Amino acid sequence: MASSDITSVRARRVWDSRGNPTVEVDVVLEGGARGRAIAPAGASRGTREATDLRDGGTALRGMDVGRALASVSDVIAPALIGQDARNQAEIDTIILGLDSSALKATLGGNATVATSLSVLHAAAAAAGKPLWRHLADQYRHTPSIPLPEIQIFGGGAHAGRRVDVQDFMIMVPGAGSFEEVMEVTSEIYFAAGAIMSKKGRISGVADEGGWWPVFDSNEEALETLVQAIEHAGETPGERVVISLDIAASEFGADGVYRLALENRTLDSDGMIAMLGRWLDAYPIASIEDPLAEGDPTGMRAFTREFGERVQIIGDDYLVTNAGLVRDAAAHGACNAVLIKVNQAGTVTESIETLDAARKAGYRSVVSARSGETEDVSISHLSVGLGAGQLKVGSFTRSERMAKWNECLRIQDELGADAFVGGKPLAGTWWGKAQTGMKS
Ligand code: 2PG
Ligand code: MG
Repeated sequence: MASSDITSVRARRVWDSRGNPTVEVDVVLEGGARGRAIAPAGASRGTREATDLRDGGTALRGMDVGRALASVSDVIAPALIGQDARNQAEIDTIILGLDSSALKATLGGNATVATSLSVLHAAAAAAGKPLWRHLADQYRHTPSIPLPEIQIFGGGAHAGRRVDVQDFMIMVPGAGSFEEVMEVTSEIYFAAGAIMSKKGRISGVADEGGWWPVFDSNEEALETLVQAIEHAGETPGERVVISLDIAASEFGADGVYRLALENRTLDSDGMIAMLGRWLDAYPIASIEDPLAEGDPTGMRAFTREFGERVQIIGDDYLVTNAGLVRDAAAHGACNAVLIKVNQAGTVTESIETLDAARKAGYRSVVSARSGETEDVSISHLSVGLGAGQLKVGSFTRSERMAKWNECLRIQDELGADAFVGGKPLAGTWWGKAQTGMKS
């Protein structure tokens, strides 16, 4: 037996940031190296992503993961014992071969993702390398410190649908280092909180740590975000730009979009026109799921009209699926993809999606889920695979901060030059947020 052969795969139930059960998997190798990973969980989920297998019933609100734990111990573990952990692609092929359903409904994507990531961690440990370096070496990428997208206000499914748009975020591409991004974000986050509390319009923090706001319209949130950026001493559209996750699949279906907060309904063209007005009025550099996952005509039309001046990310629309990225590229929908390992269900499929994105000329944003834990794998994935961007949620709550903090540690090793921001704004996609605005 080789020292990197798998000798044990064990699953246990742990708890996520929403207090829901989730799956943790420990992998041990012959030479003693260990890996551990925990499955995250989404609230606004694409219909084509890997199944999050739950027990149902009444106990723990139907959220227990007994069946997913059994998938690991009874089905996946016996098939992986004796396999070489260094062969991630082979390991993931074995896992895929154990589930003939379309969306990993039999084993559960939560079981497969925790196992797949845990094997990856064990292989890195066996190689004596931090995960980010192992990934960079294994997949031949130049490691880089990503540009973060950080949430200031939460909405949609993460804040009781108090506001229709799900994530109001900032990016600080003008910063010279990851630390600088953290500092600027801290100032803006608390400036936003102060503005909201002065108006008596705050009711805590949302699922990802952003302020849970009370707004009368979606645009009021944008106005307030601009004010917060200004109160923090920044000029919106210079060092700091805005990023939105519309998460339109949550309120749009069959070509009808229901903006509950504003009590109105728009068709696909109406959505495109409204978002276009926002792009003209605010320094928005990136927009995710602007149209619903079932509205490819709308997504293509939106990309045709605005794809030159703004990053258009497919999340529910592309569900970390290489085939869907290729199809979107062939039809001119989106120009960037969100990479969520648990949407795909294995490490290898996520990396294939990233590769498909690169080939298509799409940008990639590695992303957390709204239900997270202390697991910091995604910080390493974003660095080691040179993805360029990282979306983790907001600037409070340790399941979020752990991931930002891990990037700071990695930057200590890699050096500040590895940070992808800090470039002049003009001529970059984020610089277009400024030039695209009408004065
Ligand atoms: C998203 C994510 C993270 P969820 O839509 O991008 O913000 O949310 O994990 O609920 O799908
Ligand atoms: Mg999203």
